[in-house]
Amino acid sequence: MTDTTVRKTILVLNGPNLNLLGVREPEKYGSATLADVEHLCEAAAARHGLSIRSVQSNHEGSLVDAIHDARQDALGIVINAGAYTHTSVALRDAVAAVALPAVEVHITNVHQREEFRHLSYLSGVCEAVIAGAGVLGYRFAVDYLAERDA
Ligand code: CA2
Repeated sequence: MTDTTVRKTILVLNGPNLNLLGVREPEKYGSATLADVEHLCEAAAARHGLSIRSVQSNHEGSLVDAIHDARQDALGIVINAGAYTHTSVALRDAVAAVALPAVEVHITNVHQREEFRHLSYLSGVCEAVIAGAGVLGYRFAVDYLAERDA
């Protein structure tokens, strides 16, 4: 893809344990499944004439690979890195390296939770951070990436 080609894909990246959304701990993370989140993002992207590529992995290196792959065709990244948010310099470096606009999403308000969740290695390399809006946060993130250049 050349620099002048219009990019029409948003990478929606979900980290460890988010495959369990809607299946375990609904009182904390809600009843929507990961498939529901993907559909919600697809619908939001479609309203802007865009598509999404959805990747979930429990493995840090696979998440780094998906971020690198986004360089090929994505206009931006929506990332809920799960617990890696609070530990991973590798994910931070990957987001910084690809130089695509990224939005960090958390389903819960991490600032109302344990102290160790207050630190994010990603916030400093993301354009926007959305926390505590439940799975709606993913939709807000897709809308932001679609409209930021408008
Ligand atoms: O609030 C968020 O979206 C989090 O990124 C979720 C992570 C947590 O480590 C972050 O501090 C905040 C945990 C994801 C685990 O997802 C599950 C979903 C359903 C059942 C069990 C875990």
